[in-house]
Amino acid sequence: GTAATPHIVLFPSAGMGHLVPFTRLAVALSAGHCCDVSLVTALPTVSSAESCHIAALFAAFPAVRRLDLRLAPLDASAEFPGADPFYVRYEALRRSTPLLLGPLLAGASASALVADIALASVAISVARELRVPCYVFFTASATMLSFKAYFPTYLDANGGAGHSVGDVDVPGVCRVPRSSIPQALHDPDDIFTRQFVANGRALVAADGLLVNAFEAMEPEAVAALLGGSVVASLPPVFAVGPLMPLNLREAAEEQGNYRAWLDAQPPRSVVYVSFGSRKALARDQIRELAAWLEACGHRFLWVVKGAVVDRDDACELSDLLGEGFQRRVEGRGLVTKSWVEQDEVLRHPAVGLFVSHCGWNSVTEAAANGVPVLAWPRFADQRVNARVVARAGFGVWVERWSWEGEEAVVGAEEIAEQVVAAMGDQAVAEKAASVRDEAARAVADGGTSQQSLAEFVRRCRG
Ligand code: BUP
Repeated sequence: GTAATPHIVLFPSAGMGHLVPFTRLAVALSAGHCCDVSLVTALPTVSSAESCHIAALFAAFPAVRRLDLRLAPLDASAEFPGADPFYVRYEALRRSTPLLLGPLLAGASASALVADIALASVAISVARELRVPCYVFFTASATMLSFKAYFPTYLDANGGAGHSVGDVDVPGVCRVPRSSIPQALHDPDDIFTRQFVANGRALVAADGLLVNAFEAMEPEAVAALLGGSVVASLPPVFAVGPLMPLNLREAAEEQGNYRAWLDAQPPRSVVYVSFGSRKALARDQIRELAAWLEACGHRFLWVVKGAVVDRDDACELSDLLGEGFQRRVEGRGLVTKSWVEQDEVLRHPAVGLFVSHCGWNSVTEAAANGVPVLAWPRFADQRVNARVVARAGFGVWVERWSWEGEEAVVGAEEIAEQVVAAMGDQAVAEKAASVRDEAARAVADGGTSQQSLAEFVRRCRG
């Protein structure tokens, strides 16, 4: 890279929830801010959704350079029995980084590295040895970033890593109640907890932090992060969200007919139901959702997942939903196991409500498109995100609804009741429209997020 045209190397971890915002950032920097951009792609990918997305990105944006990283598989079955395959991949990447990232960075003559939060602690030390500035991209909410930055301080003040975790008061931001803390963090030996704490401690050593957030949606968290009140000596924070979708139209041939179907539905009439790319609902919860959708009379588009990793998801829709479900709802509802272009769905005028697990990307997409959310968090940071949605006012969160590991199945009538209330809620609809306008202002020329990204690029020029 040169001073005029910095070369920024982006290093994502695994899973669509991380890859999608990284590719949006890549294009924003390359097409929007005239940087040279390389994207590290760790191969083989965990899911086929990631492979499709990567292929579509490089086909559509040839200016973004591709740096392949061949990973030896990590056999974690002994060390982390039953661990989530995406967390195992983070671990494999973390262990390979000291060996593989150095040569890659040196060969690319990088002006700056932007590493995924899951790789932060290891990437920062490699980059430091090479004297390449290292930024960390936090792909979740500003609220969660403040929690992550503060969590090590909390542990140190409360008996250390082995101690049980209670409510956590993040200074200047909010209290995260014990019940909203990612389940894994209650177990100090969990693979995710170890990574989470190591990365949280490392944040102060980064040259800066990027977060896919904007002030109007998370006023306290963004202000506290920018103002430096969460923890002492946090580096500069760049709130650059919501990053703009790319419309890659990946795997178009697999996508069935949902586009034409949506075009034929009346405005704001369709309930879009998706619990993200990371987990499958319990079978009996899927059945209860099916019972609701069959009885409710609403139009709906439902993305169903039957397994954690898409390549392993061999079961038929009829196994998951019961024989004849699709025939009985035909015309009124569409169910798919394939990837849909979610941002395009949310942008469609026929969509009136998003029943969502509140993965952060889903939340930002709902906000940017002004679609009200019925929040149904399942695991990880999703309860924290659901609170953001409820506080910002563009959705509702039924806090008593179960999350992963809890037995209780939410019944069809209860879902129906909440959906009817959410769809009829004028205040939520108005708030969704105003959050959409705030999001558009933030990323427009002269907006806060656009300026933050420009400031980040200025620093990369050195
Ligand atoms: Br499923 C699905 N189409 O069919 P989140 C997801 N997406 O475009 P997650 C599709 O994947 P983490 C589909 O729009 C979003 O950009 C969706 O990220 C897109 O949730 C992304 O919403 C999913 O953050 O990841 O997958 O649970 O746990 O990392 O947040």
